[in-house]
Amino acid sequence: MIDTRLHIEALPGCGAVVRNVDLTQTGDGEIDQIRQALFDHGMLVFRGQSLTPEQHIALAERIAPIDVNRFFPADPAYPVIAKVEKTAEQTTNIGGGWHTDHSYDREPAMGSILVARDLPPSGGDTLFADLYAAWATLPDDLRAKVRDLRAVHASDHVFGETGAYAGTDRKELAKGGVETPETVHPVVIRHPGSGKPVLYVNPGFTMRFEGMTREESLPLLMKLFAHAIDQSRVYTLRWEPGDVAMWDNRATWHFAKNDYHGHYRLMHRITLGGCALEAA
Ligand SMILES: O=C(O)CCC(=O)C(=O)O
Ligand SMILES: [Fe+2]
Repeated sequence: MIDTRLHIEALPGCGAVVRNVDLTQTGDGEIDQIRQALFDHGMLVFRGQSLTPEQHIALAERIAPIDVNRFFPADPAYPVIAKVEKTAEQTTNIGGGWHTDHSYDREPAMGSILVARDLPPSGGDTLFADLYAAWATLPDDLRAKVRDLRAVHASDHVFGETGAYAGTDRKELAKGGVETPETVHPVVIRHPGSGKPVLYVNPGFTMRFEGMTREESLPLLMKLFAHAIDQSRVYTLRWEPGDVAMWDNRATWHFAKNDYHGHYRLMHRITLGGCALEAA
């Protein structure tokens, strides 16, 4: 296989589109370029790839070891593939709020690879926010306040027996008995792949700053969250059949829009394993 230079073009707000690559025919040099581009840009879109589930798994394994999500239903035929699905009858979607995957884990997932399987006629976009840029543009007074803090992340309020999904028509996502202790990460991490500082708190799973109550933490957290979703640092991915998106959970947030009620949507997700995170 001949390794070619990938054509990588930054997208407005967040991420990059990668052209000149067939994800089923990549040499090791191309995989290395993809991994580096993922670390640098936070999110990569590959249009029109039409990967089979086997090819999706093979690609993921070459980028990083797979980390199976413990809350989402797996595809029965492919236990490492999570089904991110919403039927025409359901009203609640998966990932319908700003978050980054697995920040509640001690070694948070490095990233995810999402493949569009069945799309609604319109809507169902995914938004991505650039958290490198959020940190780089944060006003000095806010930077000084949060630079040395650590934050507590949790999942029970989302996936627990009495969590957010439990009160919806997606009760199957509320997992009683799954052990989910709280986890602490620095608020500003040094990205393990790029070395750049990143703001590492998110609305979905960050509960409070270490040593502070939630009530004490919320005013400052809300300021950080509002800054991070400024439109200038957000890209809206409009999916087309065959598309593949890969994102870095340490460098981005994402938000799955829930604007296609009455239609079916199915995405296949493979989660990539990560590592413990250190302060910048
Ligand atoms: O369905 C989507 O576009 C993304 C859902 C999500 O949050 C995820 O797969 O992690
Ligand atoms: Fe997600």
